[in-house]
Amino acid sequence: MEQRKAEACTREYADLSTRRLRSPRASEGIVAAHKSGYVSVLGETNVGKSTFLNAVLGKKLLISSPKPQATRNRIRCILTTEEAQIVFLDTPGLHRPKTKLGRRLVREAYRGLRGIDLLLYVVEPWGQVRRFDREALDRLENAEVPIILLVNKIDLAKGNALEETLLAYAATERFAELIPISSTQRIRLDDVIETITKYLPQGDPIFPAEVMCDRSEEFLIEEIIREKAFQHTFKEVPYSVAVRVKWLRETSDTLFEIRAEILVERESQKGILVGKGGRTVKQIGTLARKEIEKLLGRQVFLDLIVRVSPGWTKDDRQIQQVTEP
Ligand SMILES: Nc1nc2c(ncn2[C@@H]2O[C@H](COP(=O)(O)OP(=O)(O)OP(=O)(O)O)[C@@H](O)[C@H]2O)c(=O)[nH]1
Ligand SMILES: [Mg+2]
Repeated sequence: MEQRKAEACTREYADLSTRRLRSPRASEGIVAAHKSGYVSVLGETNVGKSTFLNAVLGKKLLISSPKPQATRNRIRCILTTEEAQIVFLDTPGLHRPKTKLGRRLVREAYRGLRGIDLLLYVVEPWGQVRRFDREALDRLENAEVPIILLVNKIDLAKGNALEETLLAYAATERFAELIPISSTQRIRLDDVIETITKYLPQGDPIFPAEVMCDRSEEFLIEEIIREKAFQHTFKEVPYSVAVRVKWLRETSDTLFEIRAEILVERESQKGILVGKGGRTVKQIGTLARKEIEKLLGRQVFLDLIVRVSPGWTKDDRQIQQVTEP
């Protein structure tokens, strides 16, 4: 029912959304040799950037969450099709930072604009260009690459909100293309890939075709555990969590043993994460283990310990350790 509604609204606005505001670098019309390039995904926190990337990659590599500020690192994920190799860069969500960690995340996001060929700016169908996005777009004034607007979550759009959103963004004349999508309902994702391909420069693949992410298995495992801890805690606690894999051992052809540490800032937070009789950490461990098993294609023995690292979100050196590759 929801999906049908969303498909209907996509069709209804298809003409408007494919309106072409030409960019000087648009390479439409060039008959394809192979293409490749770097594409950053930027937008306010929680608009669905990581969910969009997981959907187009067809594999859940990136953490996503109903709570804001899920992504903490710039992460490259690679999609190789017959026509092109697209090196996507997921970035931490833009927001008005209140903490040292938050300021770092926003800086990291804008650093993701260096050396790219194309920018995807993601919003939701809010029916207008909100002040927050206007300010972000002002910061992108000097971007020398085409910007494509993705209006995500169209499955949630009410009334004329999507149409109004598209009209308001088209009026800014900042976008080479505007595409309404739903990442969770997989609506018009192929269209996005086709459009990106059109704008990419000709070039050989940058990574071997089988590479999907530039991060280590350890990093992806840490992110899976952090996602589960993020989902199972509330208020300030999810934002005080960091995860470290201490070691990862291939015990046999079928089994990996992993020991990881969940860091929090205070003893009280440790109590919350451990839970009554260890219930919470056990639940986090079970959910994380299942997902790590999918990632590694092996059985996993996961040993999780919770440790207090006092005030790590206020310490530059420790923040750097969790946000730098
Ligand atoms: N209904 C609906 N929900 C979506 C869609 N795309 C993403 N979401 C949800 O939106 C929430 C945020 O998604 P994320 O992918 O974590 O958002 P993000 O932009 O990466 O967030 P940050 O990393 O904090 O910047 C999650 O609960 C997703 O399930 C969509 O197309 N429709
Ligand atoms: Mg994200």
